[in-house]
Amino acid sequence: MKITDAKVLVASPSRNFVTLKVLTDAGVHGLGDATLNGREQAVVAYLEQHLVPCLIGRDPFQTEDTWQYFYRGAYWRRGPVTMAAIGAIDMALWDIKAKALNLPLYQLIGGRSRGKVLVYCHANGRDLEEAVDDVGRHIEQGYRAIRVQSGIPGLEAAYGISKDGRKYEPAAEGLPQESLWSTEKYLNYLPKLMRRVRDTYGDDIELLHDAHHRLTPIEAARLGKELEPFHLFWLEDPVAGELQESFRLIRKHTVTPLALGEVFNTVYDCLTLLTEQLIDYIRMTVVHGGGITPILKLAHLAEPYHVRTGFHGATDLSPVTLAAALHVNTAISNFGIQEHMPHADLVDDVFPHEYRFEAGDLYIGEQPGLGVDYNEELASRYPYRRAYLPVARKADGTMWNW
Ligand code: CS2
Ligand code: MG
Repeated sequence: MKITDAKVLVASPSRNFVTLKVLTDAGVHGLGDATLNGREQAVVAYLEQHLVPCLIGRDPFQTEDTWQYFYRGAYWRRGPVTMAAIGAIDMALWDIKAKALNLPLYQLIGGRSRGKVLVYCHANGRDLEEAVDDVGRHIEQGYRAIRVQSGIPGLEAAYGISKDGRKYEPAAEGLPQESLWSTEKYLNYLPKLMRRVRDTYGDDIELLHDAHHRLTPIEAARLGKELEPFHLFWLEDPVAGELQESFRLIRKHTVTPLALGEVFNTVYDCLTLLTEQLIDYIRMTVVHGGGITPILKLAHLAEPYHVRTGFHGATDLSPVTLAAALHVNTAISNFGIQEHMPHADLVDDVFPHEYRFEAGDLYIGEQPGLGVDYNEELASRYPYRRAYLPVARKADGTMWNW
């Protein structure tokens, strides 16, 4: 079998997505997600100008050699743009291989280790009352694990809060919106939020929270310690992960489980974190982590270090990534949990797929390949619109992590 063409499809059905469609001389096609929220066109150019010309004529079954060709063959390696482009190609080749063998992808990477995949959803509110109410709504929808985010008293905007009841979408058209951040207000408030959620809904529901890279290690240590009475499933992105060894300090002070890595793109971003057991869940997922090939290797590396997966699954990762992640989640032993932010109905129409939600779990189907497709005609009605993620500043104007 030979690759005959590869199309980079950009559309904005409710939000921007970049999808790679790889065609073969056997009439089988494969899909890959290449979406990088706020930097989509960089990945488009990297694919169209630099990778696709080298892809034509290759055997799609050679997933390992093709991955190595595009990773080692790029003198300038790593980074989210490079790895999202390679990730899209890798996903598409695995999709082709599984379709050609008439098997759902998970059968090629270990078979079923579980019948269903535990997921967590996002509950949020502009204030404590709204956030607590939203947790109740998600419990009624069947979720057993819930990420809780809330506005912070004294701050106009906070990460993760939906506007006027719509799905949370951080990217917006126009230049980056600036939001104000106060670590002090956040640290003084968060334990009160978690205390109220536990008092209202008891101990059985799994609670998660995303600090979104905004603390220093000692601040994260304080927060982790103060959240211990509420036994979170995880505290996510407490500190930006560039300095992996800074998590040694957090680990010394708290037993609150830690999750990190949605912005990582190669194993080198987390090698110390894994081998020193500085985190409990690794979040790097298929699209930004370079594809199924490296994510499988990452999960297998993490297993002896008691680190489990907790793949990123925000709405700015397409249903192609979610499907690929579900196949990996189904097959690996050290699965932890999968983030589930349901896409808008229009997105599901553009990306018809087999996976389905039921009572707090996602179920992958038996369709050959990834079990997701792409409606080019419908997608073409929604052209790309440049959108930026926000930036954050502290009260004195210091740029900070959004
Ligand atoms: C968040 C993401 O889902 C999460 O854990 O960190 O929503 C993140 O803000 C977006 O993916 C950024 O594009
Ligand atoms: Mg996050």
